[in-house]
Formats: sequence, structure tokens, C-alpha cells
Amino acid sequence: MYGANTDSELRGDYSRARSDFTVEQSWHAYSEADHALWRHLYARQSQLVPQYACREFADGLARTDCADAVPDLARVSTALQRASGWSLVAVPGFIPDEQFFRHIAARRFPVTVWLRTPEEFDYLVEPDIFHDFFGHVPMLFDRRFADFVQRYGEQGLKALDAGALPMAARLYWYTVEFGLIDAGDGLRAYGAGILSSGGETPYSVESAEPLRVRFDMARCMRTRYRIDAYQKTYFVIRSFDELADAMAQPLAPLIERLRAEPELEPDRLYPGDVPVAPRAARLAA
Ligand code: HBI
Ligand code: FE
Repeated sequence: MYGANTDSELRGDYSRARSDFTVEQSWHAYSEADHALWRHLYARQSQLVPQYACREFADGLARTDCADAVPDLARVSTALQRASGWSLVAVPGFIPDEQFFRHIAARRFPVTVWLRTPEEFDYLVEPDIFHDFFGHVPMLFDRRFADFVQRYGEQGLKALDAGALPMAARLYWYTVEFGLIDAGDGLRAYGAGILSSGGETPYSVESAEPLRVRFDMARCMRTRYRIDAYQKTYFVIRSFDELADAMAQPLAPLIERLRAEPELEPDRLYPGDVPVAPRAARLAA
């Protein structure tokens, strides 16, 4: 996975990027080996969906119709436009925060064009097209969630101006990337960082190791995170209305209040936390 503060060299080809950091996807340039790797990644992750992903993700994934080849972003963009008014734009990889927020505030989701190598099947630090597309695009078919992400983009731009990027980034991290939901049918994942990872999908829902607490906006915004290992704490919402409601208010007053408060560690419980139990793993035969 990746973070907001990568100063290491980025892997994509930025030489052809326009000023808004978009590029041509050049779909015909993917090799047969890329398509085969995509099918393999898709097969492994999609098999986890019925058991571990929330309903909105499962519905959205079906609508992407992308099991057989690296997806053509323009094709899926048309379907997504009709569903939620979002479109997809191709980018070389991680892009600057301001451009990222501008795209999502305008209902354009940036999708990285390159695909990982077979050696990176299980793990990579930067977002590739499998993470960006398989992880993020299904949820954007859900209008409520899509509205929340747009609103996050608008508020993120303001947070950036106010010098509060880390707080905004943590909110994104613990919801859009690593969020869990318990909507009454057991604990399930909706975060893209979870659902694009073969290991973290069952881990986030069933392992007794990490902490899980009820979502609280201020608690999320204060909690540091790791980009190179499974998360130590997951935040659990009860419905996507909870996210929409949290984003409906302006973030600025909350940011001002939180500035004076210390950051929280990713691996411990704090007063006021409401713990959530893992889902009982299916008993092995
Ligand atoms: N760029 N391609 C890409 N994907 C991201 O998720 C991303 C980014 N640039 C900045 C960024 N995320 C952060 O600002 C947010 O995670 C807060
Ligand atoms: Fe992501």
C-alpha cells in the first residue's frame, strides 16, 4: 500500500502526463501476460467477495464486468457515468495531493495505468491498476458512497490549504482504503486497500490480532497509520449514511480543534473507543 508522503521515486512514466497528471491509458499496449496476470488476480480476489465484501462492493464489481482482461477505462467510465455520475481518468501512478483532490472533487477517479509484475502478486507498496480499479471502482457505482468521496475531495482541498493534509489523509485511509462495515449481516469490508489484498481481506474481518473500533471521525483523523503492513486498527461503520453524515459538516472547525490534540498510535485502544469483535471464522473441517 501507499501513503500521502512518499518521497521515494515513483514508478510510473510521468513524462507524458498532462498538467492535471492524466495520461492516455493505451489499452492496446497491455501484453497477453498482463491480461493473464489480471485474470489471475481477479480470480483470487473475486472469490473472496461473497464472504468478505459488503453488498455494495459485490454489486459494483459485477457491473464493472472486468474478469477477463485488464479493463479498458473508457468503457467502464461510460457505465459508471450512468450509475453515479463519476468517470475514470488514467494516471501514471501516485499523483500530487492537490491534483488528486481536484479530480475526486470533480467526480473523476484517477486510475493508475501500470500493472504489477507476477513477483508482486501478493504485495506492492504503490497503487497499480489492480488496486485502483478492482479496489476502488466497484464502490463508486454506489451513489451514496460516490457522493461521500466527492465531498471528501472538496474538503481535502480545504484541509490542504489549511496545512492539515495528514488529518484528511488519515480519514481517507481508515475509510476509503481500510474501512469495515457491520450493516447487520456480519462484519464485511468496503475499503479498497483491504479488498485488493488476498491476505488482508480475511485478516481484517476474522483475525483476533488487530483492533476494531466503531468509526469516529475525530478518532480516525488523529490516528497514525502504517503503509507497509496489515493495519493495526480498523474502524467500523454501521451504514454508509454514517460516512455521508460525517462529511456533510465542514471539516475546518474539527481540524482546528484536533490540531491542539496529540496524534494517536495505530496499535492501541483509547478511552471512548467502542470495540467491535471479529467475525467468527468458519470452523475448519
Ligand atoms: N494519487 N494515484 C493516486 N492515488 C491516491 O490514492 C492518491 C494520490 N495522490 C494523493 C493521495 N492519494 C492522498 O492525497 C490521499 O490519499 C489523501
Ligand atoms: Fe487506493
